[in-house]
Amino acid sequence: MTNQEPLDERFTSFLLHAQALRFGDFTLKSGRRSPYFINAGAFDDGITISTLGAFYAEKIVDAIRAGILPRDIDTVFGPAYKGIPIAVSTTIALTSLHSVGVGYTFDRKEVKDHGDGGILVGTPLKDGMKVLLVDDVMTAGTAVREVVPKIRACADVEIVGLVLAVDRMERSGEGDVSAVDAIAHEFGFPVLAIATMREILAAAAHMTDARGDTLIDHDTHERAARYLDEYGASR
Ligand code: OMP
Repeated sequence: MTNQEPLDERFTSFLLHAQALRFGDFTLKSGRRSPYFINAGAFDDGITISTLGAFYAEKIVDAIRAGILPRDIDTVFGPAYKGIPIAVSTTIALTSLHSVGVGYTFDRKEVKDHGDGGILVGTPLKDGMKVLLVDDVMTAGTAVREVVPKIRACADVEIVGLVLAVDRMERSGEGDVSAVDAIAHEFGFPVLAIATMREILAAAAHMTDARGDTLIDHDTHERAARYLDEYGASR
């Protein structure tokens, strides 16, 4: 697949080939059962994690060009644990592929009271800094609701946005509002995803392997589409 293909299609192909997108029967953090799961832990070697960072960086640079994100981001913040390699690989890709120099920062899950102490590692957060959040997947937005107050308790920073690998597009509460839209509204920053679940299912439906066999069989695709119709927001 070439760089001429849309970002969400290239990303879907990458997710499937890295086996980071699985179909089956999974229990989510919320307790809901889902016929698919995105596992960012599958990006566990040099090639896959650097490719992942390059996808985030491409999404960020596109958003900078579109005026959705500012160019003068000070640091990329990834919540522990899965956000850590994302923040680091994104920072490397922004710097080496796009000449956008930024720091990276992440939190500790356990408070450290010796050595350098503190709850943050990496570029220290200072008042007035522009911080870009990155995370793997959003379902209900619980992870983000936990980390934003933690960041704001450290310094009076401006959180300029959140970039996800995948927006599962699940509705939050009543009505047709997705968790992503609810978070963007609640916190007042843009929430972007390299691909939404609807884009991924549409792209995956016609992807084939080297022998020309479809990567996802018809029944699996139908089950996934039914789940998204039941729990997903329409946008
Ligand atoms: P929320 O915090 O509810 O948005 O759920 C997102 C988190 O759940 C992710 O950061 C993961 O820890 C986990 N998760 C996945 O990794 N992949 C999925 O496809 C779904 C979930 C989930 O449990 O909802």
